[in-house]
Amino acid sequence: MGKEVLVLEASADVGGVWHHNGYPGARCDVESYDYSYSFSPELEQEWRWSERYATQPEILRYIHHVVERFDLRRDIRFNTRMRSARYDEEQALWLITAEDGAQWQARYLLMCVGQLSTTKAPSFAGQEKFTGRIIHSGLWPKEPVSFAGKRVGIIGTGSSGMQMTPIIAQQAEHLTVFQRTPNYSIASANAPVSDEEDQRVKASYRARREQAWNSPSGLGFMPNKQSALQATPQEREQVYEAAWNRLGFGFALAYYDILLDQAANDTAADFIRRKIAALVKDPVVRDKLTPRGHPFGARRPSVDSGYFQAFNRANVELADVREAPIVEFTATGLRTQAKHHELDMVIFATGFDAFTGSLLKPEIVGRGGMALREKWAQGPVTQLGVAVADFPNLFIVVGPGSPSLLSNVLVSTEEQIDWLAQLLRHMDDSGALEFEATHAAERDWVAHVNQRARETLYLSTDSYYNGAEVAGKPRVFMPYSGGVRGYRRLLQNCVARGYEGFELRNQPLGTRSTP
Ligand code: N01
Repeated sequence: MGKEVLVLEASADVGGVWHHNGYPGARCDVESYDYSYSFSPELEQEWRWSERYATQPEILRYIHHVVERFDLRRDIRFNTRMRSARYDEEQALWLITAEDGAQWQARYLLMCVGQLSTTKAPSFAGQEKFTGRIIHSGLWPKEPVSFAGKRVGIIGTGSSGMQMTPIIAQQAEHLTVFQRTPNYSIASANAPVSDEEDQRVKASYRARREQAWNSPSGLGFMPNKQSALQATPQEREQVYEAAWNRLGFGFALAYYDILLDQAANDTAADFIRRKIAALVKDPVVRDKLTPRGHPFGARRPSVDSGYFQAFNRANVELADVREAPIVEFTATGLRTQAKHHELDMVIFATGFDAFTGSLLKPEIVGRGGMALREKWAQGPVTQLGVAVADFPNLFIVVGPGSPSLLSNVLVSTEEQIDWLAQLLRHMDDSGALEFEATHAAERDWVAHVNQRARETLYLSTDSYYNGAEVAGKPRVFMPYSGGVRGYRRLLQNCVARGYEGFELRNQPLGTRSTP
């Protein structure tokens, strides 16, 4: 588009979460061909994925390839964290200041800071006394970490904890998994990508993309039009078995009402519980690993490679910290209400301050001295998940109020960036200098996001979708649950109606004389 662009990157290299989450077993649970950029047919054709679900090193290699291929590195300033951004109302420019004091002025500010990039770790009593090593899954060291001969503890059983457990179990002398909430997980149907499959996908890649763009979550799976409650138990068993054996996340769409209706969900949750039961030998451990009391999918489920089976190993122990919470760290391990665990290393797989953590870290100040932290004190407020009233020319990518973490984020990112590019072109053509969401549109959008969430089971349990992962965080539903296809339609409608819900101004509001 001929724009001058500068990317500020807090880390020393590209990759975002794939740069930081180098823990053993990290891999994507969206299929590789779908978890990739669609903007360049040449890129699509030349990249060869080796597995159906790519590992973290392979995804990082892909990201590096994209950066080199499109010569993006020259526009990126590494080791540069934005400290603040202040909007100059008269000039319609953002004044951006980095932690090192460097400053820039920019017409547009795009926040691409990620939804799961601010790690969150509890601080336990006595943690400073521990003489072993503590590592957070989301800040994994760049040098290899050896588990050989070590007694390792993992705190947390979300996707990160579940992915690393079977790998560390194989390498460590002893592994203790500290579980607070058992998680649903679908067995990964991972497999190497054959040359035939690669050729087949590449011969009709556009059709595959169309399918992803038109599916609810950008994964290419269309929901079964039937209700789980209309099928006979035998039919359901067959449908669930087929979904379990191949679909990963797509399991949630085996019937259209699994995420909408508690009774329908019960049938899916019950199937998964029976699968877990068949995988775990010890009846006590099996019982503790079994998720109950929240619907399948209302918290983010995992797609695992041998998580439950790892507990059949003699060197793996499950510590139920809901039943017997962690009391303190000691010099040689940690103590729960049940017993002391001797440990050489503790991994915090305790997650992130999701959706808003990284957006609210820098001080972003818009029109009239309004700070984003102040504006979002009761929860994030946006128009269409892309922009915020009082913050002209600020664009949020895959943030709250958009499909975001309820979708394939590659699809959602491209969907929003294409829309933004169209907006900027329109502004260039019409001489507009400012775009800004209106307060009325924001109110309507937040109401719509909440309405869509109420039609689902997402509100029926605590999760990072609704701010429950951080004490004191506003308890509001963060992502848009209306799906990527529906969301794209809303973005398009907004354009067709002359950027409805936004004001586009040729003269910045701040330069107009007040009556
Ligand atoms: O984090 P989480 P994650 N004491 O928040 C527990 C993406 N991802 O890093 O549920 C004891 O899911 C906490 O327990 P509870 C994906 O979107 C993707 O695993 O709060 N336990 C929970 O078990 C995923 O959803 C891939 O009771 C404590 C765990 O820590 C997101 O990242 C791979 C505790 C945190 O689970 C986050 O996943 C990996 C405490 N004080 C991750 N505090 C892909 O495949 C927290 N916990 C693409």
